[in-house]
Amino acid sequence: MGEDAGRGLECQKTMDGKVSNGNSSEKAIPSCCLKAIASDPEAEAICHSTVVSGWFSESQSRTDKASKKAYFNNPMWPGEAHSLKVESILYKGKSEFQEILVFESSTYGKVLVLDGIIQLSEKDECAYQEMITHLPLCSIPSPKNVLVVGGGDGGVLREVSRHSSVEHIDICEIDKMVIDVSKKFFPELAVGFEDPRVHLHVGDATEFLRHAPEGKYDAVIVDSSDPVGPAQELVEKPFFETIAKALRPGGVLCNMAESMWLHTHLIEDMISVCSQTFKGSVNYAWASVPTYPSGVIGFLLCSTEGPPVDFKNPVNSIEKLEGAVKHKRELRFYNSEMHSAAFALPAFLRREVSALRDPSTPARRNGLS
Ligand code: SPD
Repeated sequence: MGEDAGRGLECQKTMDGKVSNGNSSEKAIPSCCLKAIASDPEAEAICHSTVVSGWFSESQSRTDKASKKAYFNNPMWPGEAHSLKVESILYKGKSEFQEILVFESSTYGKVLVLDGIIQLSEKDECAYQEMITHLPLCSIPSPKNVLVVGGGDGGVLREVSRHSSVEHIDICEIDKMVIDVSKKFFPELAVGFEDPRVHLHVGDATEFLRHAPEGKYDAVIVDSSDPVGPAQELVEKPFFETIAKALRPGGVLCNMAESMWLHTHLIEDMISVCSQTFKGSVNYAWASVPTYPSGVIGFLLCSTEGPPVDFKNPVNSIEKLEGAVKHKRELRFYNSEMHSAAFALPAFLRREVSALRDPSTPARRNGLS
């Protein structure tokens, strides 16, 4: 797998799309990088198009050689960039679907980046994986069949495995290279694949769900990357319809639902589509994840028609679930109080997302339930 990290000035070929001939074309190197290289020989070990002067910043989703706006111009968060100081690049590669980068950061441990966007850091991954998993699984009695869409790093599987009622876990991840990279660099997450209840399907989740038996799953967890590139389809109506069909009556979906600071339109669209598709409850929850844009991430929780699901008052408290807390790895973020707190929504979000506006309006199942 591993292409070596340290490539010295050769990294400028990637950065500018220009091949250095050792003299005049070096003018093409951005001055910030030249300064960094001159002042810090270790900088040679941290060369990648997203790493400038030793800092990784989330950039445009794919390297855009023609555009000078590659930094600070991700279409998902225009006008801002989030930076982490890089100690060393551990891996960079390109799969059939995306660019994969792993680096050691100064303060957040190892970081996994797909197409220039941070997917997880060792320090704060617990918040995302624990919340996206236990918010749905603690909300229904004795989940048995669970489907994870995406989640190739294995972190969500690690969390699902805390639930002893679960008998069968399918995971459908499109990019095998993400799984391989995670097994090599993130064993604390990839340990999730070692659970004998896990059945791995490498492929397109929309296709997988089209063939899934109706009513098979108690819970579906969509741990996708942002809806640009391979994950685009995962926020569209046909995808949610196939999930609703694959869920049993009263089954639950938990879908990554971006940032309330940045994506109120997307959240509004997702809630609107899901309210049409899922006839039970629809709720928005969120958690703090410092390395994600704006430092928060949202989750959309939906249930199908059937036994009612009260996401805000879960039936399974994790503290009482046998083996869930005394697992080989301690829970670092999730507990029953964090569960309930996750559904408290700020005033601006209630104002900006019409479906969340007035929780007492019976006409819509706002904020929803
Ligand atoms: N903006 C980044 C959202 C990333 C969501 N997926 C993370 C995968 C971690 N298992």
